[in-house]
Amino acid sequence: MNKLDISIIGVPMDLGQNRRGVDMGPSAIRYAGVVERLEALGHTVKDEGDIAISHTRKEQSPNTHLRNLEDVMEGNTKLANKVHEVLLEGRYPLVLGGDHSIAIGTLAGLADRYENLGVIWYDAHADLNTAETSPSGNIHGMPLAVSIGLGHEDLVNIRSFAPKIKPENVVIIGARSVDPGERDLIKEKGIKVFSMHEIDKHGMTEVMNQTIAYFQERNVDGVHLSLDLDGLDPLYTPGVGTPVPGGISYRESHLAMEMLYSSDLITSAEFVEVNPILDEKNKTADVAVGLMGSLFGESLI
Ligand code: EXY
Ligand code: MN
Ligand code: MN
Ligand code: MN
Repeated sequence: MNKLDISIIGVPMDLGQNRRGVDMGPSAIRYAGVVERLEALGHTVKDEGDIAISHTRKEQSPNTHLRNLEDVMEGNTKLANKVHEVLLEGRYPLVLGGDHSIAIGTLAGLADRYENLGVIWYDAHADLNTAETSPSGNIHGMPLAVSIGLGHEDLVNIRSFAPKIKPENVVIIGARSVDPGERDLIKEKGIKVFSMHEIDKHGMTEVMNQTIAYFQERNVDGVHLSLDLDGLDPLYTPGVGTPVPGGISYRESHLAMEMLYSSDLITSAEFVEVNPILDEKNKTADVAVGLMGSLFGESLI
């Protein structure tokens, strides 16, 4: 990988779910030393600051089962425009959340630059709910559905086109909490999933080799990594709003990032769901920055 011009974009969004504190994720990740870590690898890093996000909770939006729809839509529209601008400058977007609803904006900003974008969804969840299937009404459980064109039209049509990505270009890694409607969608759309079962059975090396080969076969023109810190086991990343036991280990996650670095496939990334209020001494933000180190070229020797 060449040395990159990385733009860090903070998104202090907490309206896609119910727990307070995830809006402080970008600060916690900066405090854990993200800029210094990436600069030490020889990359040039520009911190673009934070996207302005509303902090007014409206709960259920009128006539929908979606919480804070208008503000989530507005924040994601700003994020999409920023990601688009960063790409026009030839820079590499590294987005820091915030809850996972921000992937709606990140992917909207990437989608008119990449016609055949691949997406890795590293997560305990599939994030494939719609208003009809969601058990919670929380938009952070919906961004992947929205990005393949399913969901509320205001979210689906950010930047005035849809869908943003093809379901057959998505690989989910680490899934272990999937709702019935999401299962149906995975089957119907042919979305590739490496659940914890596959990781346990075949090992992370095989899962990543297959993921990399899958994108190469599909001739993608870029691959976005959307990494939800709850993909890891809560032993390693306790500071998340929706922890699910039985997750990916710390070393497996570093191995995955190192293999992605060697593959030279990843063209943008986001790290989401870091909630410092739920964390233990900024452990989760520290793990996030460590994983970024591996993704951007750190090696052990
Ligand atoms: N599937 C559940 C829901 O839709 O409410 C939980 C979603 C959690 C989403 C997290 C962050 O990845
Ligand atoms: Mn807030
Ligand atoms: Mn998620
Ligand atoms: Mn998750």
